[in-house]
Parts: sequence; structure tokens; C-alpha cells
Amino acid sequence: MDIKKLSKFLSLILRHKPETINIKLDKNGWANVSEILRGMKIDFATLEKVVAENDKQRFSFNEDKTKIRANQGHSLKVDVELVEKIPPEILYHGTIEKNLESISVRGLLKMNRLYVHLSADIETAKKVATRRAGNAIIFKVAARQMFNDGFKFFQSANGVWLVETVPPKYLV
Ligand code: HQG
Repeated sequence: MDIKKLSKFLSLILRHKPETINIKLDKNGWANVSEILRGMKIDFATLEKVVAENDKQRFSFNEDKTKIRANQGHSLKVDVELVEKIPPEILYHGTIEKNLESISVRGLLKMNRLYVHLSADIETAKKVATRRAGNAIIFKVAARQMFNDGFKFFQSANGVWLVETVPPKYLV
């Protein structure tokens, strides 16, 4: 069983397209584990492995492991009960050169997802950038200044920083 492939499939189901396996998420982004197992044609032990071995801890079970959801990255409008947090002085965003001009003018936009994703360190931002073909560039975001100006920051259960938008003046 290819755990990475299953993880990608699970991300698709829990973030973007639960209809792929004919299921629905509740308003907090939870899917029933029984429906996931049936839809993905895997057993519970395999699902536990997918969750435990995930390099970015993308998924969480509820307490009795009857439900599962993605921690971040959704395009579906679900409320995963993100915790509002005071960000550090600087956060990072990795992207590719072809977006540079547009980002400089329009700022960082959430595009298809619910939030702009920011990283706490440059290394992680580099990894995000190099998922795509093209020259990687890293933006520094004056996160604490944004927070002081009233922007809300959240940190997902797996440590990703999220914000609705980053106007260009906060890109340093
Ligand atoms: C870019 C993965 C032009 C933005 C990663 C990015 C991350 C603009 C793309 C998580 C723009 C959106 C999210 C503007 C933003 N003009 N381009 N004004 N504003 N962009 O995938 O941050 O592995 O939605 O720079 O590791 O790349 O799936 O966001 O290139 O944590 O768990 O528009 O997804 O996590 O792309 O990645 P995405 P992202 P997972």
C-alpha cells in the first residue's frame, strides 16, 4: 500500500472534493471514519498509518477516532476551529518568480484556498516554493506589524500560519 498516494487522496477528499468518494464533510470539516474507509477501500490500521506517518501532520482524528479532518489547506468553506494567535515578528511565504510582479502589486491572495499560508521559517517556505516548477522566491511578511494593525492570524494544528490576505506594504 502506497501511504503517500493514500495521503494525497485523503487530502483531496478532506480539503477539496469529498464528493470524489460520495461523502460530505460537516461544518467543522469532519468526515466519518467509517465512510472514509469504505470510500478509500482501506482498513482502519492503514488509515492510522496514513495519519501517523504524514510528514506534515496534515490530518487529525477526533478523540474516539470516529471522525477525521484535514488541519489546513482547504478550499471548501469549513470551520476547522482555528486558534487565533499572535504571530512572530516575521513569517515567510515561498512562491515562484512568475508570481513576483502580481504579488508585489496585489499582495498575497488566498487564491483557491481559505487562507494565505505562511511559514515560521525560511526552510519550510523554500519547500513550499519548490513544489512548483520555476525559480523559488521567498517573501518576508511583517506579521507582527500586520497583527498590530488589526489582521487576525491563526495557527493550524500542524503549525502552519494562516491569514486572509497580505497587502503589499507588509512584504519586506
Ligand atoms: C500564489 C502545501 C499571483 C502563491 C504547501 C502560491 C503550503 C499569487 C499560489 C500549502 C498571489 C497559491 C499552501 C498574487 C498568492 N498573484 N500569485 N497576488 N498571491 N499567489 O497552493 O502557499 O502539502 O494555494 O504564492 O506546503 O503554495 O498541501 O498556496 O504560489 O503549506 O499540505 O498563488 O499547501 O501544503 O497556491 O501552498 P496554493 P501555497 P500541503
